[in-house]
Amino acid sequence: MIRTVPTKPYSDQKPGTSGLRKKVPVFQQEHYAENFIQSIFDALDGFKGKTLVIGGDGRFYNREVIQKAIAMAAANGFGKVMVGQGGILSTPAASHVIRKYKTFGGIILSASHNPGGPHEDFGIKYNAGNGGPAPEKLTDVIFEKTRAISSFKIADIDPIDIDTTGTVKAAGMTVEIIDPVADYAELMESLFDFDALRKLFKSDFRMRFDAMHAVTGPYAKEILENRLGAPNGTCRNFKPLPDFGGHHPDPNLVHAKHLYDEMMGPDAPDFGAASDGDGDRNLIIGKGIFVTPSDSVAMLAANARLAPGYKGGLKGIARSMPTSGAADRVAEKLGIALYETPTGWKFFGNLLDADMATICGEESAGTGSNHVREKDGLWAVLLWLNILAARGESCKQIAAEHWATYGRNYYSRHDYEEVESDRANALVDELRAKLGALPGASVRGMTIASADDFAYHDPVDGSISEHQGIRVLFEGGSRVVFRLSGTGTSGATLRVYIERYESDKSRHDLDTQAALADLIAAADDIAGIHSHTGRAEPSVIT
Ligand code: VG1
Ligand code: CO
Repeated sequence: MIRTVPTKPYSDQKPGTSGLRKKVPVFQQEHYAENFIQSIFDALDGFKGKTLVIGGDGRFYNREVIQKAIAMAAANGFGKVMVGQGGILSTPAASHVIRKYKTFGGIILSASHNPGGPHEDFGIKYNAGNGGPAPEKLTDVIFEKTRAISSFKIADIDPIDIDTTGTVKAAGMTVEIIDPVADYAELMESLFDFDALRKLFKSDFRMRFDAMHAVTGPYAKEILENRLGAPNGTCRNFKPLPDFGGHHPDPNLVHAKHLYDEMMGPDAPDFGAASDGDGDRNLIIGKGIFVTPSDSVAMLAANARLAPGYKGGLKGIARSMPTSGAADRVAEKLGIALYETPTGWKFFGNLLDADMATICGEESAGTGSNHVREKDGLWAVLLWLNILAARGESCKQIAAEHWATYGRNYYSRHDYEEVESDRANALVDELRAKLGALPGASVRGMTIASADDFAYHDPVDGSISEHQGIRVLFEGGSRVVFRLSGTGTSGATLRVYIERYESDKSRHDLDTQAALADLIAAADDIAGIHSHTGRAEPSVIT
């Protein structure tokens, strides 16, 4: 029943910021997915007879790869797999299932916020027994294995019916098809004041949740409408589609513009939110106010005690380096530690496991806590709702009061997508070469205080991760950060992160791009963005 199939290595299976992401036709090449899955197993030790969780965001090619993963898990000696019904598990739900059932680890099939479909993106990543994305030292080993692979093991079994919950046997291994929502919904109920939220939805409070035809739909429907009594119609685009309805399931101001427009309109609901392809990101828009993800993590941390799951306070806050310093001010006031990590959730795992941080966040719309080891879109939405219910104030009031207390970090990210790789690399190389000469230089009337290529020293395991983004800090605390994306699937994406701190309360209502205009111009002066990329404008501004 078990076959060992000869194969040849592919040279391009290096996991990026969050797993291996490629176009579907790349994944459809002969043995491409099998090679990567076998390389994951080859990089692991001691899983014989243990349990593996398998699920994905439902995008095109999800079902095919789930069948392959089941047959390969059986052939490689796993004792059991737990698979989300229909092949569905949001990324945070998968993390929770791995932790709750103390499984060996999990395989999550997703390209997150990237579009789906026959010519769009697919992805595979491995999460370890703590529920978190494989750390760099493991993804490095997986990559090595992909370069040397000569065969993979697969069981000859009929396709498993993944649409019916229950347990079957396949090639001696147990296959349990689980309800993808139940465990997760129960976890949320344990963290938040569901009675208060039910009361909120019984009042005239109105909410709009846009699942963007991605994986969060069934979770949001069950939790917001079924359990919390939000009116039918609160959730929109809640049916997961393999191509996300032809849209980018990326909850930002560009791809969720309809939500933004509604929330800024005359008859706006009180609270608007959206989530991404695999359910780990969140977009928060109050009536008449967009809350940047960097501000959101700061505001959630400042108010977390209002939710039952966090009433004992926070141990620490962690944010990725390009995320604004708004959370730092909250940590300082609370007298707790603030950790600055490289981009990517895998760097938070150690801090959460060691109980050094409770809440983590990234500027890219990722927020989460120690309840799982992934960022969690619906969690952020529910914590916001819990805070709104407890304070009895609007998003706008909460934000204004937050800025009055802590000051406001104006913040924006400019992305230049699908730049030719050579040109993007040349920009970064040139910038690195002149780092030493930048301190003391004056640009657009601002003086550069320091400049470096960010390296992270993990305080838990001592590992060092270098070249995690170039930071240019100005006197007074403003900064620009440059880095190349590790999740794109064609060409290179240059991300430019721009931040300015404003303590003056009378200047907390400026337009963000206007408030950052001098820094935006300075970023181009420093890095030669337009001349290197040949682009006059960023493709996406968030
Ligand atoms: C992007 C974001 C990063 C996030 C990663 C995965 O990475 O910047 O903050 O952790 O996506 O998120 P990059 O390397 O493209 O900048 V998800 O929701 O795509 O799993
Ligand atoms: Co995601």
